[in-house]
Amino acid sequence: MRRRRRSAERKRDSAQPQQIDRGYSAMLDCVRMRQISIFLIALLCAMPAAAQEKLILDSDYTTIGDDGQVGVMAMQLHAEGVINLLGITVVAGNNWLPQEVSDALKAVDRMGLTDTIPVYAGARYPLVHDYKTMTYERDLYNIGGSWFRRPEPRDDELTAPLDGFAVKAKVQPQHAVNFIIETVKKYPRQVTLLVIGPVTNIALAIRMAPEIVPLIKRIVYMGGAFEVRGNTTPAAEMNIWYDAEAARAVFRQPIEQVFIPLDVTNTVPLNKATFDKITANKDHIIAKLLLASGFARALQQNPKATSNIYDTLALAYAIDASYATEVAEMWVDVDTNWGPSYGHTLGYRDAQKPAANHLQKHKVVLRFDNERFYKLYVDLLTRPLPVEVRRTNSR
Ligand SMILES: [Ca+2]
Repeated sequence: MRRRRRSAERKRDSAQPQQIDRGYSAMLDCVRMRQISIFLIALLCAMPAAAQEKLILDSDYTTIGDDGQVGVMAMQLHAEGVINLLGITVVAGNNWLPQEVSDALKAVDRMGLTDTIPVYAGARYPLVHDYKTMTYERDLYNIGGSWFRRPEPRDDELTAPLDGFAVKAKVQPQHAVNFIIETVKKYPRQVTLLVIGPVTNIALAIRMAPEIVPLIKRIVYMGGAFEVRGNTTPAAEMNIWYDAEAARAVFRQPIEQVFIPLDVTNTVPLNKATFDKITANKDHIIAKLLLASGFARALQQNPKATSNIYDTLALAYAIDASYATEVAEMWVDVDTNWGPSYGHTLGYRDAQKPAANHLQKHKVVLRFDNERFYKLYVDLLTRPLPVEVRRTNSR
């Protein structure tokens, strides 16, 4: 009995240091786990800020055309912390500049981001193309688009959207081109330029400050018609046709550039099913604006009608390149010879590359993940307004 008890005591005694070791090591494990957890949490908190895309939206702004829709979507993404929208720079294109600036100012007011998203007025006219030339082209070829439809009105002859002009937002005193130059220098190789209008502002920026060329992270455009017909002339897409010289000057720069041309936007139409989803909540101001649009009237006459939502694809690509399912690499140029092919985008595949290499190779998106894109599109256009800013964006 005594022997057994001693043996049991020995076992117990010999077990105690092991238990202490185990307890100590468990405690150490716990401390380590806690340290690792704190590190991981810190890392996770830091990651969205590091991955957050700094973006300037360069747009020929409209109330609720594709540019206006991009504005809504980009501001929602900013509020969510997915992107850091540094500013909206407006360029003439869809309309005369003062009207577009007025529409952009109203947009930031409507979104509840008056004090968060600055609006800058940019180029009032293209570099070379002008109203008289556009009118002449129309007479010669019965082609054209944008503001050539009517002569330039007085600056105070503006049209209000159905919810009225901006009350709080004011255009920034700095010119959009100077803002682009200053911002690219402030955040070298960090800023994506999302260019969804004519390329005039960007061309002026790199002409005024060529040192920004290597500092631009990348440019994502809605623009061009590479292997399909144009939408403004048989040869040209509107953004490029409007200011072909500006486009050529920028496309030839050694900057990472990605094109969302008509080749892909033609394959991602807005149809009635999707339109019904974005207008389902009749009290939502975006739905009200969309229901007052020309496309809503077209759908009433023909439920099979479709519309183009060109620029919205460029925003989707800018936040996640995997929305593109087919991308070609092309040496890109623009025809700037005045005539029926003015503004035609040329995309040379490797086998056709011109011998004199003054061009740059860029990405040209040809197909999209349509269903995934429509989900993003509907989600961002139907979120409540004014937006909730869920995280602070660093400036
Ligand atoms: Ca546009």
